[in-house]
Amino acid sequence: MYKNHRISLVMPCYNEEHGLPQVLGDLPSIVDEVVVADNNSTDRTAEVAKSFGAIVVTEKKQGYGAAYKTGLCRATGDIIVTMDGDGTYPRNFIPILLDVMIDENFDFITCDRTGHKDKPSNRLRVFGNDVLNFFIWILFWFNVRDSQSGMWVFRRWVLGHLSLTSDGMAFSEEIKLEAMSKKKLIRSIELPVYYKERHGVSKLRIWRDGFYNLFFLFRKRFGLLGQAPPLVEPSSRNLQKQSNA
Ligand SMILES: Nc1nc2c(ncn2[C@@H]2O[C@H](COP(=O)(O)OP(=O)(O)OP(=O)(O)O)[C@@H](O)[C@H]2O)c(=O)[nH]1
Ligand SMILES: [Mg+2]
Repeated sequence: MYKNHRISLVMPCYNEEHGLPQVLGDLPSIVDEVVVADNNSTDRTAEVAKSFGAIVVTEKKQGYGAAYKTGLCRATGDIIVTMDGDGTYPRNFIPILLDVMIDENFDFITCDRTGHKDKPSNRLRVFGNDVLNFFIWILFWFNVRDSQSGMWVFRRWVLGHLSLTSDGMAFSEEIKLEAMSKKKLIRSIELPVYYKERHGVSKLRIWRDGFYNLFFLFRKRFGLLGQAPPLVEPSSRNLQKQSNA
C-alpha cells in the first residue's frame, strides 16, 4: 500500500529466469501484488517468479502485448506499475513516481530512459526510438521522448478507456498514444528514470520490431486497427474517484 492505494506490479516475461531475481529481489515493500505474464517460456521463469511470491498467469498467444493484456486483466491494485522482467528499470523509483502521481494527481506516467541509454552499444536503438518518436509527432501531434519505454505507472481505471489492439512490441507505443491523447480524461506526464543493462538475453529484434512499430503507427493513425474492447469496465474510473474521495 502507498498512501491508501493498493499497488500492483505487472511484468510480461519470456525466458527471464536470470532477470526476474534482480527485479523481485529488491522490490519496495509498498508493492502489494506482482503479476508475471508468462508466455511459453522454456526456462524456469514461472518457478522463479513463484518462488518470490508472484502470481503467474499464462498466455499462450506469443507476444509482449498479448502477455501484457492478460497480466493487466489479472491485476487488482488501484495503481499499476509495469516494467520488464530483466532488471533494467529502477525499482527504487516506484515510490517517487507514486508520489508524483498521487500528490500531483496524475493518472498515467510513462518513463523516459533516454538520459541513460546513450551508450555506444545502444546507438541503433536510440536512433530507432527517435525515428518512432518523430513519427508520433508527425502523425499524432504530440511529443514523447521515449515512445518505446516499458515502465508505466497508471491508475487501473485508465484501462477502461483504452483501445489496446497490439499483441506485439507495439503495445508499448500504443498504450502511450491511447492514454496521452485523451487529455481531457487522463492526466499524463513523461518522467525520466535511471536505466541499467539487462540480465539475460534481449527479446527485441531491432530491425523487425522497429519497422513493425513504425508501420503500426500508420495503421493506428488511419484507423486500420479497429477498436479493441477495454481491459476493465469503463465505469470504474468514477468508482475509483469516489473511493479515494
Ligand atoms: N510474455 C512475453 N514477454 C515478452 C515477449 N517478448 C518480450 N517479452 C518480455 O517483455 C519485456 C521486454 O522485452 P526485452 O527483451 O526486455 O526488450 P527491450 O527492453 O526492448 O530490450 P532490452 O533493452 O534488450 O531489454 C521483457 O520482460 C521480456 O521478457 C513475449 O513474446 N511474451
Ligand atoms: Mg528490456
